[in-house]
Amino acid sequence: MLEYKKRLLIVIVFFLIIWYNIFGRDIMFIDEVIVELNAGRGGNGCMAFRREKYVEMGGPFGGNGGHGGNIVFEVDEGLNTLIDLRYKKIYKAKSGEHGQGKGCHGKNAEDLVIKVPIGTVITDLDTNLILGDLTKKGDSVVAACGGRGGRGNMAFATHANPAPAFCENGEPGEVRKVKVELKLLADVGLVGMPSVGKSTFISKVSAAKPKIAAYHFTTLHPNLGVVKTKDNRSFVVADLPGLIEGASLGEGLGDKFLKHIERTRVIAHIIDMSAFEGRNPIDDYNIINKELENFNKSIMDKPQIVIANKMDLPSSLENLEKFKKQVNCKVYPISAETGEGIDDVLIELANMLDKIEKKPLYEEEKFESHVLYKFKKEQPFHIYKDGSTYVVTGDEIEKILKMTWFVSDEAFMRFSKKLRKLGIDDKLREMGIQEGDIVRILDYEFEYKD
Ligand SMILES: Nc1nc2c(ncn2[C@@H]2O[C@H](COP(=O)(O)OP(=O)(O)OP(=O)(O)O)[C@@H](O)[C@H]2O)c(=O)[nH]1
Ligand SMILES: [Mg+2]
Repeated sequence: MLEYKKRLLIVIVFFLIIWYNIFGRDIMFIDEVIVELNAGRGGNGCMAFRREKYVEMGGPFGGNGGHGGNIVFEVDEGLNTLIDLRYKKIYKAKSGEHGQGKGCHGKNAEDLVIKVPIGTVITDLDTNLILGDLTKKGDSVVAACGGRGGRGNMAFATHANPAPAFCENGEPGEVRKVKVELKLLADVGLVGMPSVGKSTFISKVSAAKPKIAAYHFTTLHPNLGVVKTKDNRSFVVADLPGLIEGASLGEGLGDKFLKHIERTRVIAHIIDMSAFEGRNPIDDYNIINKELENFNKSIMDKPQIVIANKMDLPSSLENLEKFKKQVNCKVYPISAETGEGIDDVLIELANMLDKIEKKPLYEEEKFESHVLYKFKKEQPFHIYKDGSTYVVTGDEIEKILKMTWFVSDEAFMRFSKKLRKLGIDDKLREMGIQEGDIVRILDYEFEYKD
């Protein structure tokens, strides 16, 4: 009996694996996830004194804490979706080790590396600034920095204070909520209504083998194919799911895949010239262009090639003549089914690509490295009144508080000095604070003394 159940289980698992490989992968093309990053905290510094035989007044001997682990996004060429990030919403890097006596520094924590496919863009959701745009093999970006280790009392020794009896706690690691997006890196994006022959085209010109069928939305996620022209030039084509009227507002497969077009350098607009499904080719052409424009105006600045497909069908020739009269661009007639006219299209695409210089997708101002530092410095703290309590908030001051080792009076004095230096004292006085009033920073409450 047990044997029978075991066999049944094995058969079920076997079929599930086959099902996943045939259908599951198709459904699970993930190109956008939101994750929280908690970089590692720095290790605490150590407060210790040298106590050795024959060493008089050994002095401070507490080592520094180790650096907390960063969270790094790194390109893995073997990946083509963000599916691995789908089920884990919070990433935490390890903390640095604490410093120890005898001058031993704590070990730095290892970075937490998250592998992503080429074409991944990481954006901070608070500031809407880009942390990294990973476009080539070997690219990586530190998306959340680990905290630095707190200093041990050895590091604070000066001539004026040769035996400091305090140390520093480790700096908290950066915490961020980020959007991780995959924007395919193709040279040419195939766009058009459903069933116009986009997948048939890519299957003819490259080794890609997408599903082809006579019903709408056969393609559920983008497919990439590498094309080689007769004169040995090569480029990457993306077959995208079909678009319909209202796609930019979320109709059909909607705007979910339109973002992949933003990256492509040339747009190949495929039109079913046979009008077999009862639509007018010129309407198709206008609708798709309108949707592209509504999604992102700059898409229409990209060079576009118009491909009239299904020319092997009887009504196509007549429709093509009418169509050509209504548009003022060159139209390339082909049959993706028979292969007729395809070579000319590929040569034209390669020519167009040769003429366009490769530009980065985003302007430099959109990257965090350009603006964030300035932004932080402008507003180091904020004070408001909660009843009779003065509440001080701000990244800078909260970090200083977390790093203060309140066990020692010396450390407390150092903290007070920093409040003064940041201008918090002046601001509190300006707001009318009196001796004995309560000041709150995070969970800590202090009595104000002039
Ligand atoms: N006669 C003829 N049929 C074609 C041609 N190209 C594509 N087809 C047929 O049109 C149907 C749709 O083709 P697909 O390549 O799946 O179309 P698609 O644009 O990828 O469709 P979606 O993925 O649904 O957006 C299939 O039945 C193809 O065999 C062509 O040049 N001539
Ligand atoms: Mg398709």
